Amino acid sequence: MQKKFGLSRRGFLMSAGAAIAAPTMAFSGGGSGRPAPRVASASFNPDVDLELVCRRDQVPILPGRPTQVWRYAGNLLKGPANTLASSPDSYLGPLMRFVKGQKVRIRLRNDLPEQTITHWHGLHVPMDADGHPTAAIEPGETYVYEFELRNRAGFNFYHPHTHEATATQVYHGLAGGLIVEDEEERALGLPSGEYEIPLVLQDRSFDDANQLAYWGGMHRDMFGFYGDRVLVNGRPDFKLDVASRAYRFRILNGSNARIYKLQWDDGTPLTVIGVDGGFWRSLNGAPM
Ligand SMILES: [Cu+2]
Repeated sequence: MQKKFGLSRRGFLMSAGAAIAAPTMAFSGGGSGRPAPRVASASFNPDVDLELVCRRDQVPILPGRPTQVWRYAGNLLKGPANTLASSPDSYLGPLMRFVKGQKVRIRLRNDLPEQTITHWHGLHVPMDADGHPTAAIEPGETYVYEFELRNRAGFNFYHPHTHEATATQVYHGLAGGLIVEDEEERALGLPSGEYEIPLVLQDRSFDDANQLAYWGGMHRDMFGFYGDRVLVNGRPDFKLDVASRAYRFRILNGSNARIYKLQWDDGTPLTVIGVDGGFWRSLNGAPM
């Protein structure tokens, strides 16, 4: 895979520069003077300790040639066995499942050919665990995040937050879902196990060789990328055999720019029980 995916940095800078009067970015990231990547703290005693590797891979998505992707690969070092759930046939990162109050350590290793850093979208974490672009690490380096999970129950999104490369890195596969559970949620008795289905929605375009295409020029740079087909959980043909009963879908829009309006094709109503950040407040304590 080529190091760059066709994003014109010059083009992006020119368009960004038009909107930002003084683009004197402090996000140097590399070179001398850059702070060393954060390392594990001896005083932090994690309940969950895991390694998350960003690396190149190829996965079958369309019939024929596999697609070159960038992806997260997880490795649980300590903690409940259900903390990480990987889907071998999807480029998506492992589904992470945490419980409020857990102390979490994540060792992010960069096996990509360029800088990266990961952000836990929606999590309330200290500054040095937030994946700010200034914390980006070089190929071969590891950044250690340590935080206590203080969020309410909810479905969150982890993805790169690399200066000038967030969009391309997410587009080429670096993305995953992150579940937080808590007591309040448990008391609601919602469908769980095989009746709780994460659905990650992403739009993508492929070239004739089944490779991800990130085209669009100026329109893409100004308004974001719109793919010509929608993948669910990284699959172009996602299907689910279901029972006649209530299900809980955890829906994550992991697209670069596209907004979705979801409905059943026969008009059957959906009940929305939560949004970014967790449940509707009105659900608290209410029987479902
Ligand atoms: Cu985000």
